[in-house]
Amino acid sequence: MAAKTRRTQVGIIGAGPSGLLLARLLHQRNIDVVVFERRSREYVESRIRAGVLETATAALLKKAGAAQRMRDEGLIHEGIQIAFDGRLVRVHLQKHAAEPVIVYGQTEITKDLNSLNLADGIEIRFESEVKAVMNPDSKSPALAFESHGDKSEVECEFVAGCDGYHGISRRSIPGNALRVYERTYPFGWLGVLSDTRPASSELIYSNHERGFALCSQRSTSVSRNYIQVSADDDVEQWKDDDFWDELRRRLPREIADSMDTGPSMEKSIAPLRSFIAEPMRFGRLFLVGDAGHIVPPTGAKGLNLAASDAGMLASALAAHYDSGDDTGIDRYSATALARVWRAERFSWWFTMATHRLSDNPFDRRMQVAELDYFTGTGTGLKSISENYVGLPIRDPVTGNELA
Ligand code: FAS
Ligand code: PHB
Repeated sequence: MAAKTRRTQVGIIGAGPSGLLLARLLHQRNIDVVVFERRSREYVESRIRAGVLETATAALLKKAGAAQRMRDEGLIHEGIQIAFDGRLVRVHLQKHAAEPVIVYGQTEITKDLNSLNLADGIEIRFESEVKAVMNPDSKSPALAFESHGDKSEVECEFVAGCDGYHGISRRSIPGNALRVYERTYPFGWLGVLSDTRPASSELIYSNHERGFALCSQRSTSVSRNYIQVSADDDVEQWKDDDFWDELRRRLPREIADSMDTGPSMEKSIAPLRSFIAEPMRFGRLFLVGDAGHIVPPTGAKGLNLAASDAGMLASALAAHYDSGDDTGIDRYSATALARVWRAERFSWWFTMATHRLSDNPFDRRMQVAELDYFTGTGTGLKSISENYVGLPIRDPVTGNELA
């Protein structure tokens, strides 16, 4: 029997963006939290993942007092570009959705939140893996965790499963209590981070007959580029030069010919899937971010949904502790899922419109017709823009806009 180490109000599993943001928002409301992260701080901060923030995510970071460096170093992008059928079309986000997006890497967000959280004394236990979530549907759930061989437990009043797709929290919910919706795609994204000038001042999404490509960035001197590859492709088989050659084949000539190339600082293949688990609550256990849902990165929604879930749950738990009002707790799942499903739809739609799906010429012509309509009409441009910049975040307590 492991010794019970301590009680906390909210036990948070995972120190990715959702866990770190939730911890900070709850700490601001004087709610006691403990964060358990199975990896080291260095490992978590080194993972290259998302790059585009919605303004609502930026507003949540500002509310958390964690937006200073993002404001100083983040890049405001008022548009994106879509290449297809020999064309390069700009989608003017600011014009059609009255908002820009911010290019600021997920790694930087986790660094900012870790520094601020640790400086404020928030307890983050790195290299501490949660091995079990006990009695999640009781009034006193507990977490059994292991750190460097030592086994301990902590009693919680609530548990936030911020532990990602492969975490333990969703697996702690009985199968008959969850409905799962999933689609896996027969392709992945080979991503390369390089110390090279970005291909363009704005992101370029390219639908090409050889496959999808994306030119993104982390700053004006660091690029993050992707090409669609087979789901079973091996990153070790991709030499840097082969990557750059294939990327340039999939881009408009004027972009390809002026592109700087260079050695990869990081190279990896990410699988693509659409996944949702409903409901995002079981008793006093709440699923947050990737633990509850996964989107193909085409729509740049994964990190932003993780942030909006964290903001919603923080508001719900704060109402519980401030006034005993459990409206937000009871509405968290439905409120979060309403936004998740819209982001799932957009991410699925943008993936299907831009990736090589089959050898059937009709399918390709349908994609061209789809992109021609959505980039060639005011209705289509507004639809892409409002989904890309992000839909409003609803407060589960009041129903009003959260950020
Ligand atoms: P995370 O997965 O980030 O964090 C979960 C944390 O929980 C991890 O640190 C993990 O170590 C920890 N954990 C797991 N089990 C635990 C346990 N039992 N005990 C303790 N800790 C545990 N999104 C985009 O918008 N754009 C992109 O380009 C993009 N690229 C991606 C590339 C890859 C390879 C991956 C995997 C995801 C990508 N995403 C992208 C999505 C990504 O940004 C996620 O949406 C985001 O990290 C979600 O944040 P969290 O929900 O906090 O989960
Ligand atoms: C990234 O910069 O990593 C990025 C940007 C936009 C996406 C996906 C990834 O849709």
